[in-house]
Amino acid sequence: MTSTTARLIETEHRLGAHNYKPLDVVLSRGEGVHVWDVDGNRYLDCLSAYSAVNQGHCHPKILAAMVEQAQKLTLTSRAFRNDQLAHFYEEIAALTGSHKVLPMNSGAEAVETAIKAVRKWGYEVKGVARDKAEIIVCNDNFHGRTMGIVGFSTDPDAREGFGPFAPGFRHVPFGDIDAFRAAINENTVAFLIEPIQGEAGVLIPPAGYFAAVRELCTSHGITLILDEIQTGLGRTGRLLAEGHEGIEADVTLVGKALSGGFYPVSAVLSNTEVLGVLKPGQHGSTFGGNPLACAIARAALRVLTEEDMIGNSARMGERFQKGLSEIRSNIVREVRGRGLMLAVELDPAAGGARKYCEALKARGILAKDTHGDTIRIAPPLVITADQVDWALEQFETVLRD
Ligand code: IF1
Repeated sequence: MTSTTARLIETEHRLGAHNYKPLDVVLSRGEGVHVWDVDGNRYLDCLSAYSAVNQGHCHPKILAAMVEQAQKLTLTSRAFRNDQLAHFYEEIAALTGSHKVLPMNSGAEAVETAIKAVRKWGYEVKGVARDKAEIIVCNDNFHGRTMGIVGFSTDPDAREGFGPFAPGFRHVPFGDIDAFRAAINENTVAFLIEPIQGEAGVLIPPAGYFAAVRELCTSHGITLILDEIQTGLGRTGRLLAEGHEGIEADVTLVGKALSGGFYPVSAVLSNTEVLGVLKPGQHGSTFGGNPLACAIARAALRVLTEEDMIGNSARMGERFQKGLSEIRSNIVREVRGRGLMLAVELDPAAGGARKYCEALKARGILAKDTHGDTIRIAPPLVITADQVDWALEQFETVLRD
């Protein structure tokens, strides 16, 4: 470790809150699937900022759109209108088949917005008794870090010491359709769920689970909210992960790669009914729907589709997953994933995934462990076959017997 890296790390440690324990790599440049540290070492990014950089680092066309808009108009507040918002609405609604859009900034804000809207819908449209609305969520969920959201987290690290929490949430095991059916009552207004549980370790539900969920939500008048903030926008080899399940959500949440990593941009996408309950003065955000965010998001969506990043995600994901599954290793318990949302779960006896991430870093791969024994793998969707093959060689060396 050079003095530059050490000095920057020391300063971060001294002045920064310690709410993260990052790998000791100090990055200074990104391009496509690669990032470079301050000492000039190059790495293949296998995290993509938790799927916010699906389009690759510093995508030139998104950068150009950002610079062009930033030189004209960045923020007006929603007290006035701007010439980017309507185009953003049209383009994201056409791409996703949505009827109403509410733009926000962080993913958590989109989740909180959906919770507010669906509760109001429950009272005004479904007729649930005042303050009795219930939202069903899954054990091991991850939907963000705000108070409302950590209030229904089941992860002690995410919620210990932050109480008291808001009521109105009921928990069911992910993938258990009988438990979901049993949790429904006359106060149930929504089911909030990730199509694939990312932070929990890339957990994929049983075949047919979401088809059954869709049917129960429709028959009981329950809003199905799919949190596609991590799984969406090509990550799993489809535009939205719901495409693998052959269903459509009533409300879809997107964020992260909605800006290609250039800017916090998120959105609540819905049918007309749910977002239709929000009237002027009932919700808002200083930066939500600002012209710079809209111009960036429009370019991020455009390159995602024009450069066939979604198809590449499916093809390279299959190549990557096949290669990982073929590694002969006595510490690999399971390889999971869809498209380029992959995970390698290690046997606990291996001593935890973090040290393998450190070993991968030494071989030029940046990957992140989750829940102790799992290495998550999510490179930008622009990765090539040669880069996948090179990455597999490094994983093979680090994980083989
Ligand atoms: C961290 C992981 C964690 C998300 C889903 C909403 C949000 C996220 C499915 C909130 C954000 C980020 C947050 C970041 C690390 C990363 C993450 F799941 F991706 F791995 F934490 F669990 N829904 N996920 O994944 O979006 O408000 O962050 O824009 O908090 O450390 P946000």
